[in-house]
Amino acid sequence: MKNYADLWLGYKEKKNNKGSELLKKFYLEGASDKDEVVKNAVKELKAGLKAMTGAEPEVVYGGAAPEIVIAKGTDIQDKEEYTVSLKDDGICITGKSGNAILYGVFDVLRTVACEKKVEEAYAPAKTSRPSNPLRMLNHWDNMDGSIERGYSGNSFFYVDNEIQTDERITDYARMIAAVGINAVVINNVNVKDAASYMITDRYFEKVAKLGEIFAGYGIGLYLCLNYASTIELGGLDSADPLDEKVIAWWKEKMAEVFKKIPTLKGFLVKADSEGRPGPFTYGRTQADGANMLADIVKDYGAIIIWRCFVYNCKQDWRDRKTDRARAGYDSFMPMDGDYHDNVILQIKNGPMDFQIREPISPLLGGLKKTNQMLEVQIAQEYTGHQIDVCYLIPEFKEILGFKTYCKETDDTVADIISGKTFNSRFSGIAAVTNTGNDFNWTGNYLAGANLFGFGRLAFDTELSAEDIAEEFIRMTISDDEEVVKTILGILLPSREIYERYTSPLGIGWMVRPETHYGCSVDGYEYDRWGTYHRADHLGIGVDRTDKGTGYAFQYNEPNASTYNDPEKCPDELVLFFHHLPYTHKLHSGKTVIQHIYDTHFEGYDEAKKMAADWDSLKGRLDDEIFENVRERFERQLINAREWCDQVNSYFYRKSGIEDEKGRQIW
Ligand code: GCV
Repeated sequence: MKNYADLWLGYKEKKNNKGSELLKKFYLEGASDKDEVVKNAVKELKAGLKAMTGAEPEVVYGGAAPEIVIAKGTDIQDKEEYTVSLKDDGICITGKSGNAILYGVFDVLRTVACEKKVEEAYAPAKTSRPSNPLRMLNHWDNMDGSIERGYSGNSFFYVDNEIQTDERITDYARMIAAVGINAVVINNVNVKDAASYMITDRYFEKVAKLGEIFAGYGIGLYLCLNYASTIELGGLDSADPLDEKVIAWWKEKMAEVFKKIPTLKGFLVKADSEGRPGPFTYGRTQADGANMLADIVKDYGAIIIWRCFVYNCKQDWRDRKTDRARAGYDSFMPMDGDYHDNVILQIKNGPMDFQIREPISPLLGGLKKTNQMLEVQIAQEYTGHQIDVCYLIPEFKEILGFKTYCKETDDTVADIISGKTFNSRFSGIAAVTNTGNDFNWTGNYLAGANLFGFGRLAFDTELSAEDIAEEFIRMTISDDEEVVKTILGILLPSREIYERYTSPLGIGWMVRPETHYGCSVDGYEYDRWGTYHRADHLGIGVDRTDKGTGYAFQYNEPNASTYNDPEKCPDELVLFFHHLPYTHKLHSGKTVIQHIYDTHFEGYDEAKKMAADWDSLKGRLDDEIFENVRERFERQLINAREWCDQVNSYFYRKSGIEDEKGRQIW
């Protein structure tokens, strides 16, 4: 028996396609029965359909599938595109690779699991092409088994500095392949201690084994690198990317690494950030560091993904000129065009750090000659630690739909990261993942919707947040219409509800330092992290206009002018860009202070309503799932109440302005 939930692989008996003759025979065209990914796809197909319809299908193979070689972003999409169509006596899945067949199989399984009739789903034939070439999960797992910002137990990859290669890893690979993930980074971006030795004999064998497991499900393996390995492993006195000794060391090291881990596709690097080493130490640019490694791994068809999360984390809070929001753009834009073509810059969605509301990073749409990848976070570091329900797909839809105005057409974030805007060689989307060794993988069962949703959205950015949530509910919880409706009513508004009871109008933070859970309005106000709200008795917000830090002008027009003007700036971001009096009128017609009071009372009330709605489901779904979420709602309500009361009291005490509605403020 498994000690964890099957989530969307836990296929149960279904009604609507039972007895269907079409589901009894599958033609896999372009697939070879020798391909490991195809073999696994067939296993999934047979087991899944048997569980749902009672019948195991016959499988007929077509021509051989060409081998997948990651050479060009668009090649990945070509090879992963699949078509599902109906024949007189069965269903045909066509594709040019094992991955294509695997995704076609999971499409059929999803259709049946969601009780959609195959006759309707696949007539006319359905062709799906992944929106993004790379659809990646980033694990922040440490070798000692802890997970940085992990809220669902310990790592299932590492126990006491040993790598695990058990059945759970295979199930994880199956589960993420089922939603279209094709790349995974298995160690924390903060590479230190034992993790530095991932690229040594100490771990080669086990890493290679993990690589094989993932490759069986069409998932490329990536590792995070310690930029200073030349010093820490090699005994050199430098990590200067232009130093010949350093280059020679890496050449030898990479030859060894790719020989020992043949499935390895590349590396993710956090350099010059939050204490991690990097090229700045040697007076070199980020491009110098990234290109040096990229040139070496190129011989192995591999890539270097270089993070743009570079900022001064030792700022003086008195200093109003330094602006953390500016840092990514200031560090990376000047070298646009210099990054080699197997380098991808990985850019967090906002200029700060996964706050509940931030503007989009101006690097997205700023960079025009550089491969780009978007980084989001489904680990709920600042969005409730997988205690509070916060379905993030609506936020990701907003990010993807943002018009950057970098070109006249095809200028959204989705266009850029799909590779379309600049015909990029490599591109895609990564999420800092929310999984751990909890029995259900994600702590709060409903946080599973973010894992499922991220994969589905990364594969098809046109899907709606609602359709994705509905699939998740039907595949993992229940088909009962009332249950589906109630849970949709909880998930869909949950991000905005979380926003309402936490930090207002885009200002962010106000969280407890270190843990990042719970309210502490001044927690980061007099600290070194560049994370300030600047509230006094008259007003609140950070002036990032032409009169302030000038950050607004890192955007293309008309975004720059819109953000620069408090009359045009969208309400939800207005305090990110402007320092405003509490009496300033928003577009909504409310003053800033009244908005703060109203949203906090509303957010807390809405959280209570979500909890009550969940309670109404008792007895209508699996008891364990019910109890798992109920218990978290109990904690969410304590959290929401604290936020509501602390934020309202804080700003009432600062401003001395009464709530128009006379509600209780402390
Ligand atoms: C992995 C934030 C988090 C850190 C994280 C860092 C990053 O600062 O709090 O835990 O480190 O982002 O993204 O590198």
